[in-house]
Amino acid sequence: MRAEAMVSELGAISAEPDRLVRLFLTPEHRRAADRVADWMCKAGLAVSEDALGTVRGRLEGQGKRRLLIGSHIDSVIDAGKYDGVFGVIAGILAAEHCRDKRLPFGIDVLAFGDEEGSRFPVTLSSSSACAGVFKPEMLAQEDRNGVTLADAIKAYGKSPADVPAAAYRLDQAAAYVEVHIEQGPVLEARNLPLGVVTAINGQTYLNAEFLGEAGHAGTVPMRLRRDALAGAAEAILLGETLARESNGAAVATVGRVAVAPGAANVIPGNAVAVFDIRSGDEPARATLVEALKSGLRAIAARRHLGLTVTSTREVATTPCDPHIQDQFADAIRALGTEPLRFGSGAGHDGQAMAKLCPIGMLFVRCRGGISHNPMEYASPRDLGLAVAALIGFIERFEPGRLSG
Ligand code: HGY
Ligand code: MN
Ligand code: MN
Repeated sequence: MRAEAMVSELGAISAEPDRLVRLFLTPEHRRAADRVADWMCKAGLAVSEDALGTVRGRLEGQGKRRLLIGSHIDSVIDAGKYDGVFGVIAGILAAEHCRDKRLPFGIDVLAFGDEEGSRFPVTLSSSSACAGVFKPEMLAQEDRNGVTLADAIKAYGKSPADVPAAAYRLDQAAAYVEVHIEQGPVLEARNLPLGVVTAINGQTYLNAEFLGEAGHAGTVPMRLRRDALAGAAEAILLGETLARESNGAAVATVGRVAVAPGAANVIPGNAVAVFDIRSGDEPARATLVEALKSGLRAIAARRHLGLTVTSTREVATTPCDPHIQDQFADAIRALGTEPLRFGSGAGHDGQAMAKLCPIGMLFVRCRGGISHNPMEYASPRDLGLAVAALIGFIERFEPGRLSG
């Protein structure tokens, strides 16, 4: 029940009164980070914070290697309250339970502030910094108000010059594990509370910008128009068709479109569609991306539109360490339930942390598979089982037997 109360407490920290919006390096991020730091302190963890605002709760063990347990406390727009947050809370509760066990390794609980990429075009920047793969050019990325990541870091009271110091040394990090709601329907369909993640699906983001000619909506004959939004609309349907035709191998979404000038009585001169393409099958994703790019060019040519296609994110399918999978499966079995193994369609901080050390993930059933939606829900019973499974994993964890 504690986990549910903690999830609800963070869920009330939002930039808006009527929906959950908690973006990276904002006052809401600060308030949530302070709450998490307080929980970590009360759990007996030594608390620190790095230059990208990641809150770290440290439990010392015997030996210098550390098990990293984390997730994120930023949100999408109009979010559910479990996504990310529960993984941090599970880590704190599990570390607190293991506080007096004198483990053969230390534990760091990590609360990342930028998994969703809801504020800046980049994503996974805070876990990338911990993994030592943060790219300095990320600092110049701007949010919708023209604020650069570098300026946002300074406004948050940190220094961009300190970002490299956030990186773990390779010999420090034994593994990274994350507990997360499934955000899909698989566990509920099988009536199972917990699952083991085999891999995190690969992801491509394409920005497709169509350049047409703005004009009077009432006077320009249809045959003379170069309507950028109509071209983007055709492109969005093409992406959907290509994904449907992949027979479940890939998914494609356009969740954001920018239109200019944006008046109802003006033919759009400019339209940008952001394509989110994912698959656990690398060749299938590459095939879809190429077919989409070719289709975009054909649409632009036929409609006499300019076209710029920019790939803003390319993340390969990230496997979870087989031994960590086995240890999570054993911990779940010990709770009397079957450990179903399957891939994650959603992205996670493990995609960045895998560049540092072996990773693993534990999924928790969520109602209707709904997520990125205020209707997101996981039962207190399933949350409790997930914390128990994480504790069971910690008790089984043997750093020396990992593939990394
Ligand atoms: O987009 C994702 O899969 C993650 O929720 N950021
Ligand atoms: Mn999410
Ligand atoms: Mn998440």
